[in-house]
Parts: sequence; structure tokens; C-alpha cells
Amino acid sequence: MARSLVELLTTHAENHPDRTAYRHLVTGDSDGEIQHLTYARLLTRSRAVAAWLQERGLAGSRAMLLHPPGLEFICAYLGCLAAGVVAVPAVPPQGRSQNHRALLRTKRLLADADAKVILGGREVIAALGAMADHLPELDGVTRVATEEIPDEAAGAWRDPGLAPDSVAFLQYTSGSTSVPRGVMVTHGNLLHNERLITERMGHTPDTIEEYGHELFVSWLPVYHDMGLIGPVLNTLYLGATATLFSPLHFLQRPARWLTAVSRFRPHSSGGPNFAYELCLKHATPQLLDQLDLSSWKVAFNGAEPVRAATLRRFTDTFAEAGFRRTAPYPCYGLAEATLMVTGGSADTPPSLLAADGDGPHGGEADAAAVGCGRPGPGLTVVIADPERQKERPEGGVGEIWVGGASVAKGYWRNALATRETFRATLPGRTGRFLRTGDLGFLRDGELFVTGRLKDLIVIDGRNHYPQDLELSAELSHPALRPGCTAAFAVDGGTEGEQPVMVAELTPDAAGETEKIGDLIRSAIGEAHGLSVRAVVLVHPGTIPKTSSGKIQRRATRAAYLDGTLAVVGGSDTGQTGEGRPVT
Ligand code: 1ZZ
Repeated sequence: MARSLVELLTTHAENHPDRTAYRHLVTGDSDGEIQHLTYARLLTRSRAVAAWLQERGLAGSRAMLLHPPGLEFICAYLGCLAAGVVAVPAVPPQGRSQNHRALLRTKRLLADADAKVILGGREVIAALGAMADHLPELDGVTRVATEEIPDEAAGAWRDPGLAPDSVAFLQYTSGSTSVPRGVMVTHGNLLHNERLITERMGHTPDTIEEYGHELFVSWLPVYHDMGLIGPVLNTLYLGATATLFSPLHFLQRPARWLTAVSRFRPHSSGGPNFAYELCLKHATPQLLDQLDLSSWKVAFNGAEPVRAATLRRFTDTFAEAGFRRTAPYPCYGLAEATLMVTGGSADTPPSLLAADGDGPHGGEADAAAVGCGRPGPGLTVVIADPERQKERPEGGVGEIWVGGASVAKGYWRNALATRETFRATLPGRTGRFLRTGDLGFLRDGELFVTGRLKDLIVIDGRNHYPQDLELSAELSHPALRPGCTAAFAVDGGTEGEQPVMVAELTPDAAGETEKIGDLIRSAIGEAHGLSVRAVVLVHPGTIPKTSSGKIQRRATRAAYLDGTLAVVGGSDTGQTGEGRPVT
């Protein structure tokens, strides 16, 4: 049995060198320019990158990857793995408005990962070169555009002798600039999770053959676990073919996703719930007429709460284009467990459970809880009472804990956070558990995710750390008290979660509340790309804190929803009664 994805790549390149591993839709359009990467090319390119790293004595160190969406990223990522270098995928700084934020994040990650080399696309490497004088963080960090490493370098590659326990890459939990946490994913974790995805999604050898190896179509970002471990690496694991395009091209025209599925006829494709909503917004009779979605067997939906209403509307709308009733595939996972924890079945429709526990009926079906499937082989999911570290009985809501071979090794250079998150124990159970910080319950072995214990805010499938939003808000005006802002999300129905900012003002700022509210709104818009549902300005000392001075976001949220916050000013765009106007 293969001990790493690197070994598997070698086997595939020997067995079917000319098969396309990945195609990249350069413009996002299925009838536009398409780049192809065969298994043989992928092996050569990844070995060239690997040998280049090995020659510079970088084995064992970290390499940051800053590539735009495309095939070069995959060659570089596998090049790191083949060199025994720990890959650190990151979002490349691009686009003017994003530059400042992206650069700040790049600098923080570079320092936290202690990366010795940056591999990137030509443009990113050139841009970093131009800024190098002002970026002391780049001192001593080698930079290279991977396109420029010649094929001939591949000959010098040496097998690094990868062990299942060695770290393959660091998955930085997306978005956090203030508290970067790199999840250490080992080669063993990767193989285990790929086996699990394969089993849960029904990617059997017969199915892959039947589909002519067309396994995935994906626009998901590859620096995020769902895009990377999912479509990109599951394709590699199975020696199949995936069609990829940029998330920006999807966001510009969501119909491109459906058109690509229709054209390339993959078995599996998916994204967060918001992506299905976006498609619904753009579904026109002309589009429906052109589509044939009948190949699509697994339409996976995860990374944020899965909504029964979205599944129903999507299935009803696209049935006309051949979309199967059994295709919606809710699933749950997180970077700390490599990727997938639970998933449905490829051949059955999702389970819906009405609030009274009797299954959905009539018009209430849209409000039903959606089952996220069962744990894959080799994983155990238990529901724990987080206060008492005890297992909850079947059906009881508690924190989702996960044990098994997909659970990552810990957080990079953060022993405290590793102990708190990865080393939980339960009476009567052997082994250590990962505390996910998510809430849910089990029913007949199926997981239902009901909420979140941790403060993470998930909007349009992107994770935002409240600390980051709070810092951006506080910096927008001097009258905002440092460390006295709370960011949290409220439920906006099919709009998904929406952020609310509560901020304490110094007493002398009372006359300026409207201006300050607007500044916070635009700071969050510019720095995080989020549209704030409500800004609530309050007197000093209003925001509840722990005895050690930590912001109590959940308590602040509860007070906001109850209407018990003493408000000085602000603005509210909430359309429902939930966030009442505050000015
Ligand atoms: P991340 C081809 N969350 O988002 C294979 N699922 O990781 C695809 N909340 O660490 C397989 N309901 O960034 C897909 N169903 O965030 C595998 O996101 C399953 O709060 C999807 O702690 C994996 C998504 C990976 C991902 C993790 C956090 C979780 C949770 C939230 C994920 C969710 C969900 C509600 C779900």
C-alpha cells in the first residue's frame, strides 16, 4: 500500500502517463481556453520543484505557496511534498483593494510558519521583489516563480523517505490574521482522509471507469481544505481527472459552475450552501434549457450550515435540467480533521428532521434540520458535554468530538492550543479526541450540526475570526475603545449568517455616532469584504467580559438579540424583526 500521495502520483504516472489529471478553465468558461496537465507532466513538474528545493537544503523546512488559481499551484504543492518540505498554501496578494490585507496576512503567516522559501506565480514573485526593500520579513527568504524551474531539474530528485507521521503541510485556518493557527496535516492524515472521502462519496473503481475518469468539477479555492483535500487531492488519490476554475470566475458568473458540470459530466462537485443559493439567483429559463446535470451524483454541501430550503429549491429548480433528487450531499468537516468527518450516501436523498423530531411535514420542511451523514471508516464522532467532559446520550445536543486517523497532529508551534483542542479524553472511550467547537447531535448514527460553541463567523463559506473584524473596527476611529468591540453573527435565513458589530465609545464621541457607524461599516467592507448587518455603539463597560478581561461574544450576542443592550447609536440593515433599528 502507498505510504504517501507522492508514491501514488508515481504509480499513476507509470500506469497512465497521458491521462489528464487536471484541466484548468483559464477564463472560467467551458468553451474558452483550457490548460491540461497529464499525470506524466505532473510527475515531472513536481519532481523539478522538489529537486530545486532539495538542492537548496530546504528539506524539513516550510515553503509558502502563493499562486493564483491554476495548475502551477498543484505542481508546487506536490513538489514540496515530494521534497519533504512542509507546504504552506496561502492566498496570493492580488487586486488593489485586497493588497493591504493580503500583505498583512502573508507577513503574519510567513513569520508564524517560519518559512524559508516562497514559491509563487511569476507576477506575485515579481511584486514581492519590488516591495522587498520595505518588507524586512522577506530578508533571508528565498523566492522563486515555479514556472521558471526547468524540467531538467527533475532528474536530481531524491526520494525523501516520507513517513506516515511526517507533516505534509500546514493548513492555516482561513482568514485569521490576528491569531494564525497552522494545522499540521501528516501524510498519514491525508491518505486516511482520502480513503474516507472515496468511501463516503462512492468513488469506486467501477464508478470512476463508468464516468470515464471524470471525477470532479471544482471552483473551490485550493488554499482552503475543502478545495484542496477534496477535488484536487481526491482526484490524485484515485488517478482520475478534475476540471478546475477560479473561485472569482464562479462568483462573477455562478452559471459557469453548472455549465462546466453539464459539459464535463463529473460524478462529484460541490461547495458551501451559499454557492447553491447563488446559482438559484441566476437560474433563468435559457440557462435551464442549455444544461444537462444528469451526471452529477454527489452535490456536496458543507463548510457552513446546510439549509433544507436551499436543498429543496435547488432540487426543484434544476430537476428540469436532469439534476437528481438523490444528489444533494450534506457533509461536515474541518481542517483539524484534515477535511471530511461525516457525509451522506451517494444514492439517497438527505435526511431532514423537523423540530419535533418526527421528520419533516408540509410547509415546515424548509425549517428542518439537515443530516450531515455518518462518520467515514476509521473515525469516531461523539457528542460531549463540554463543561463536564462527559458523553451525551443519543439525541442530546453537545459539542462534536472526533477521534481517529484523520485527526491532525496539532497546531504548529502552539502547544497550548494543541492541548486544548486535540487532546481531549472521555471516560469509557480510548484515545484522544479533537474538540471541534461545533454543536450537534447524533440520531441513528447520523450527525446533525446545530450551531457553534466557538466564536468563528462563517459567511459565504469563508471563515472569519471575530478578533480580526474587531481590530479592523477599532482602528477605524480613535473614539472606539481598544479591546472593547464584539463581533458575532446572526442568522439571516436563506441569506446565511450576517455579521453584527457592537463597539464601546469613549464618552466624548457621542455627537459623532453616525459617522463612526459608517466608518466601521466601510472598514469591515474593505478589509474583510463583508457587509455588516448592524453596527451597535454602546457606552463604556456595556460589553460583557470575563474576569480575565476577555470579550464575551456569546453573551453580547444574546443581549443584542434580546434587545437589552443600552444603545448609544449605530445603524442596522436587518430586514427582519431580529435586529431592530438602533438609531
Ligand atoms: P474549515 C470532495 N462547518 O470548512 C470532498 N461543515 O473546514 C468534499 N457548519 O476548517 C468533502 N454545517 O475551514 C467536504 N455541514 O471550517 C467535506 O466550518 C465536508 O464550524 C465539508 O468547524 C468540510 C468543510 C471544511 C471546512 C470548519 C468549520 C467547522 C464548522 C463549519 C463545516 C459544516 C459547518 C455547519 C456543516
